[in-house]
Amino acid sequence: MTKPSSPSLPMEYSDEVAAARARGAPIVALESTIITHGMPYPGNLNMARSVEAIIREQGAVPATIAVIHGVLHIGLDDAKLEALSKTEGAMKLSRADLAFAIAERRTGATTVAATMIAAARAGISVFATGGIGGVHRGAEQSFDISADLDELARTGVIVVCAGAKAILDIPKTLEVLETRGVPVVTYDSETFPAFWSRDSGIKSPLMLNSPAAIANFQKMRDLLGIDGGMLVANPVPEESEIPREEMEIYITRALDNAASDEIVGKAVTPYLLDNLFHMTDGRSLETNIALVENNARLAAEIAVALTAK
Ligand code: PSU
Ligand code: MN
Repeated sequence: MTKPSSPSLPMEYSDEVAAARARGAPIVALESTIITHGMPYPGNLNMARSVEAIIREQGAVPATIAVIHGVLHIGLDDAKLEALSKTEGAMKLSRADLAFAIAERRTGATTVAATMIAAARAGISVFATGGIGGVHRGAEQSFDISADLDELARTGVIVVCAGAKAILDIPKTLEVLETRGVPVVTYDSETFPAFWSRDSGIKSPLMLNSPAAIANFQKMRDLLGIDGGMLVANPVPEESEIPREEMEIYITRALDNAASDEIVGKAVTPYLLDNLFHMTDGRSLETNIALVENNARLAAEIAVALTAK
């Protein structure tokens, strides 16, 4: 009797990423939920392209991660990036359902958690995004805490973000990260950033002000055998920020709308983002693009510093 052959993981590298792996070049992973669920077309495609270009300018290679018809892609060529940016109804994949989408040959975008899993599997140690998921306001009632936080605790990837959106409960998000032993390092700022705004008003646990220092910190964690990820929080450039007090007004309104529309689970974050986009006449999107670009630049610099001897 022949044994059934065991399946292998359907995983595909873009040509550019495969070449970078072969020569040991620095690679920066990018998530795709921000493309399918975080921004409308065509802003999402422009953002995805410019972020990739910025990473290349810094001497690293971008690897946008997504599941397309059941294949886990590490790096998307421009045609695939464009197709994904126009895809309606893509799944939003986290740790719970990344393998489901592959097994069922579905198309889905990866959240921070799923992108970390895929990046680690591909040997990529730095990842740039906009904002991470966290503890939602009212989590004491809803129990809504993003799987991104658990993933940061267990998977060894450096995640560069612009802090957490004030749609979340930022103090509780930082408490969970501390409990789970995730280092939170703010780049060149004393306070933890709040996505559209440079300052959440909350003091940052750790601060470093160069990519080399961040790379060196990670090397010491490795030498100590400390696994799990690191969160690097990079404030949005001053010229692109929206003041905290102004955003707070929109956020309160968006949260009220979510409650009256009875939005729950995975739909919460995309619903709030879409609400804010309309309330700010697209200004929130411009800020969002500027901060992702800023994070891509820093992530590439960290990836380069990590490969330096
Ligand atoms: N926060 C943002 N923009 C985003 C997301 C979060 O400011 O696009 C996306 C990311 O992909 C993140 C996910 O991993 O939402 C978190 O979703 P949830 O809160 O359902 O875990
Ligand atoms: Mn959630």
